[in-house]
Amino acid sequence: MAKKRFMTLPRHILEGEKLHPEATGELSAILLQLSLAAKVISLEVNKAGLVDILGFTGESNKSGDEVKKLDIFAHETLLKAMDHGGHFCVMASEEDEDIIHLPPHQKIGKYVLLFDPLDGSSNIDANVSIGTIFSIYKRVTPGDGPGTLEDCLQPGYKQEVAGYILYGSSTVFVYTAGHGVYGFTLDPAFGEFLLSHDDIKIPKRGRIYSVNEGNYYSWPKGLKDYIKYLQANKFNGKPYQARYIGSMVADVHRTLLYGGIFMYPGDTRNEKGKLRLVYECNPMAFIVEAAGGRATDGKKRILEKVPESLHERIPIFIGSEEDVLLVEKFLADAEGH
Ligand code: AHM
Ligand code: MG
Repeated sequence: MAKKRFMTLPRHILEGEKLHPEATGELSAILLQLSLAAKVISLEVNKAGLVDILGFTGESNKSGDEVKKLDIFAHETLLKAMDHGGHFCVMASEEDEDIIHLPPHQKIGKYVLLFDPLDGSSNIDANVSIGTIFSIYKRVTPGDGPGTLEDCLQPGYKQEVAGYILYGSSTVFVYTAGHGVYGFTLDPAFGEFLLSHDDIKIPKRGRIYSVNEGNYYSWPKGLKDYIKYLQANKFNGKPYQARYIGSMVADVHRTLLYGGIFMYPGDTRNEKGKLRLVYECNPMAFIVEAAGGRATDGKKRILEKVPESLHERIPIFIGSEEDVLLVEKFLADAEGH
C-alpha cells in the first residue's frame, strides 16, 4: 500500500496557492486563522463534560471569569481569531441578529465571513457530534469602507471558500474552494490537521436516508411517498437504512463519505423547515456540489437562491445526485406536475 503523504493543512493550503499564480495569499491566511480557531474550539468542546466539575455555564468560575456557554465561546473565539487580519469588510454569525462590523481600528478587507459557530449545540450535553460551519465571499459593495448587509446576502454560488469543522470521535476540518473537497483530521498529540480525506467524491447514489421522521405526519405527501418507497423496496438486495444524528454537520459529513440523502423539509408547522440558508445550507450545498452531489429545496438549486434576510430558513434536500433527483420527482408527482 502506498504510504500516505504527510500533508498538513498549512502545507496543503500553501501548495494549493502556488497552483494559482494570481492568488494574493489572503484566502490562505484566512483558512489558517480559521484552523487555529477550530483547534481552540475543539479543545473546549472536548472539555464540555467537565463543566459540572470545573464550573457551570453562566456561573463564575474560581478565578471569577464567567464560564461561557459553548456556542457563545465558539462565536467569540471566531471573532477574536478573524477580526484583525485586515481581510474582511463585514462578518455575520448565527449567534448574532445583525451583521458584525470590524473593530474601528482594524484595516478593512475585501472578503466577507459568515459562520455558524457551533451547530447542533443542543446535542452537547449528550456528547453527540457538533460542528462549526463557515462561508467566505468577496464583497460586492464598492469602495473600501465597512461592508453592509448586501455583502452578506449573496447567492451561495458566489462563495469563494466554504467548510466545516466536525467535533466528533475526532476533529475533522473539511473545506473546498469550489474544486476538490479536502478533509483533515486533527492529531491531538501535536495539534495539527493532517490530510485524511483527499479529493472527496460523494457516491452517485447511496443507501442511507437521514431525516427527522418524528415530523412524518406534518410532511408533504411526496416526501411521505418517497420514504415509504425507500422502506418498501430493495436496492441491490437491501432496503435503505435510516441514520439521523440531529447535527447537520455530522449528518452531512456521513452523507458526503457514504452517499445517500440528508433532508430537512418544510412541513405544515414550519413551511420553510428549520435550517438557515446563509449559515447552514449554502456552505453545505457548496461543499456537496464540489464533491459531485446535489442540493436543492426540493425544486430549485440552493446555491441560486438570493437570501432575503440573514436568518432566513429554507427546506433542504442534499446528498448523492440520484437520491436528491428521486425525492424531487416524488415531490413533483405528488403536486401533480
Ligand atoms: P441549531 O442551529 O439550533 O443548532 O439547530 C440546527 C440543528 C442542525 O444541526 C440539525 O440538522 C437540526 O438542528 C436538527 O433539528 P431537529 O431536532 O428538529 O431534527
Ligand atoms: Mg445552526
